[in-house]
Amino acid sequence: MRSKLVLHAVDSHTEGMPTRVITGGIGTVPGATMNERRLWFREHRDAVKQLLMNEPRGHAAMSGAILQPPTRPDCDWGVLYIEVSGYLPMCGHGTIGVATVLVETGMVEVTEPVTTIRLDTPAGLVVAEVAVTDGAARSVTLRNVPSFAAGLDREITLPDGRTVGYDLAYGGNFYAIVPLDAFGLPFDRARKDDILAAGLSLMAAVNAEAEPVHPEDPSIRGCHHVHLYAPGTTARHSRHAMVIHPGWFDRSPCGTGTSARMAQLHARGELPLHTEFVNESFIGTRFTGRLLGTTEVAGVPAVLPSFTGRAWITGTAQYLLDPADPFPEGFVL
Ligand code: PYC
Repeated sequence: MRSKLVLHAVDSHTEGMPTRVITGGIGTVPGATMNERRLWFREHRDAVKQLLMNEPRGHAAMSGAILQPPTRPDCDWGVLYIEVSGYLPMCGHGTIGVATVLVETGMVEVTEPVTTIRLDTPAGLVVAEVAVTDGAARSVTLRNVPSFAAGLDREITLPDGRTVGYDLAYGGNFYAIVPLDAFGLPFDRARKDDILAAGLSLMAAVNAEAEPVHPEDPSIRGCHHVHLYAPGTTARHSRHAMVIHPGWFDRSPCGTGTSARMAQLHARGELPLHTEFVNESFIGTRFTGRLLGTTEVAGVPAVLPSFTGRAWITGTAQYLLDPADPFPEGFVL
């Protein structure tokens, strides 16, 4: 057995969505902040991300997180988010996976009934409160980064001539939020190809016409997620299909998407603070969210979202790269 690389991983899933947590083999990435590290890694070590996410070690909907020492003194761990499509500033399901792995592998000091872990992410501070019994992480509640509505009641015309109304909101990533009804589509996995095509066409149009940019950090930009909510959805219980660039669905209820959706509903006057909001994924799994307060991001009214979900460890692995492997960066079919 020969290898140019040995990457240590604890694999997990959060409400159905994988998080491959890289616990060793990368070293400390240069950068004064986690966002600088995200940009450095994207420029200099993208091959490692490709190898970990793409086939044959991953798949087209693979997602992961690289553990790092924190860049700020008030945090326990730093996290870089990786997935097939790139490097997210923040990932909710991934952070629930990270917190579960940190507790269940003993990489943080565990206290019962709640272990608090402060995480340094490219989008800012995220606090995880892990409910622990008998050493097991039962659920994780995240206090996410400030989230805000970036545009309500926008309209866009798609290449097929259809004009669609949508809202845009930020919850750690930017989300275009639109009812499935706008495309005349049912909330039915049998129609997943049509739902995916609808979401991708809206995403491309939004980025071409009105690419969103974070008001405090222009390196956080672009709409790579489209939240298509189901008929019958309310401001207390929402069901949705989350279309993600370049062409897959979130299997989890999407933590940053849940935060963006709560910010949008709050801006519309439909979701008060401290009110339970259940967000259901395309496969029927759930996060339960609530808004803890209000704030501002560069003068834009914002909310402080939290949400709760569960993750399970599925395996541990050392991923290798044989020097003779013809696919050192893997591939996506
Ligand atoms: O849970 O925030 C999330 C997420 C982003 C992309 C996939 N999941």
